[in-house]
Amino acid sequence: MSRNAESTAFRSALEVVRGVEPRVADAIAAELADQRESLKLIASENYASPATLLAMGNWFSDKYAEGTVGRRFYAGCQNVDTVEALAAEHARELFGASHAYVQPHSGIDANLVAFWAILADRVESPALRKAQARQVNDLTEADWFALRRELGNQRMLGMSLDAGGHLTHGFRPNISGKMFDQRSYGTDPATGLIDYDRVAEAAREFKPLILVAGYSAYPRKVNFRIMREIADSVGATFMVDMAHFAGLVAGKVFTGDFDPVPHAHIVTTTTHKSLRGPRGGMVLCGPELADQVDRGCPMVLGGPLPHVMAAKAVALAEARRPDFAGYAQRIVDNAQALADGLLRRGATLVTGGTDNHLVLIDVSGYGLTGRQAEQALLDSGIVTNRNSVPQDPNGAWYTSGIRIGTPALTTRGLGAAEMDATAELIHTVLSQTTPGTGPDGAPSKAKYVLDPAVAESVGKQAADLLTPFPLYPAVDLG
Ligand code: DSN
Repeated sequence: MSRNAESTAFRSALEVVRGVEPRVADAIAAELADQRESLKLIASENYASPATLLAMGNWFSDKYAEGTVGRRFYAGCQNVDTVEALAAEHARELFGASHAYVQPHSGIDANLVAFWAILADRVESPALRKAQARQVNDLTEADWFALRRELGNQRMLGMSLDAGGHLTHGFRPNISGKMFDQRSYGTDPATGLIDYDRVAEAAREFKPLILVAGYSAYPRKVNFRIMREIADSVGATFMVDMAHFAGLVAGKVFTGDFDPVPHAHIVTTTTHKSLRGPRGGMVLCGPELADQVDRGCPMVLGGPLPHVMAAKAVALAEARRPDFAGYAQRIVDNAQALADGLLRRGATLVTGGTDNHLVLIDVSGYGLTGRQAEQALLDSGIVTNRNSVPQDPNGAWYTSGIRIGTPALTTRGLGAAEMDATAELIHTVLSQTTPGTGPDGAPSKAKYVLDPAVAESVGKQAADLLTPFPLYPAVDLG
């Protein structure tokens, strides 16, 4: 697409929206302005291409398409079939998977589809088999009761939230922690790393139906070959949630033991993080689970979003281009440069560094909670998110960590020199912020004190850092 065409497309779209509800048009324009001006270090965010964004704003949004390609519950899905099949084909080719299901609306939805597929495939329940065979009218109330009891007593072993796992990997407050009898594995308190012997021990003791690997705040690679061996040793289904690092798998930075696709029975992901696509989810699996996965909608999900599947097809086509590998490698190089810059300035990092796209700063070293640090950084034009650290004394709300990631800034074109400058800005803010007190004078986990002049100066430097790397340079909204 020519630069002129991009600008015209976005301007025209806004003009049309403005004609109906100008406040929405203004908010859309303001969002672009804000994103252009802020140093975005949220590890799970990125900037999708104009082609990906534009593929979402169209008539596909109007179409219901429950079912799968060629087997729909609604008529007139021939064009939806085209984009869904294209997205699935690109996903299979990109990741070397035999089956791809591209309907999930998010990573959590993808995980729920995977859980359901595994339960439906693995749980030995005569009542479930009848239900699967569409003999639901033959089931008695006692059968239904037995079915619910059998499904509800299954076991999942996943990484704990404070060690970097995701909410859906069995965190008690999440539905996954309630629908499964769950246990979690953590990390070695001394190194912050996964201790595979401990995972194997936990699996031997607990005998889970599902072993989950993957993370949203673990700054290291995971050896999926070893995890599969552990799953096999106890007859568990091995599921990997690669939402955070799918771009690094697609870009062949994570290969061999670190590529989950050849090792896992089922892999879930989002499409909008390091993979740089539209917001959404996806499931990859082998032929054994494919039929169950394809029942995701309407079994688990509401109607698919054909406009987002169209955008997934575009983004996955982009990720298959040779230059995506360079992008993926630069994400990791930048994360390592950022980690090195922070370490040199005295920051404490969980695991002492990174070999993926994210860095987890333990801000207790600066005398702050994650919440205080997050807000002080935001005041200074640096967008991050607070996150638990292993064995976090401040819990999941206040936390003791700040998670930072490089996919978005790498998309803008920033490199090692800018990462070092970013480390300096982060260190300046954190070392000049002090904890505040509540109304009663007691120490507060939320309030903080930061000289506004420091915040302003850092904000200006952050903006200067971004100036040579304009976001969506071809888009001029006038
Ligand atoms: N919200 C995502 C993240 O930030 O990691 C995971 O669901």
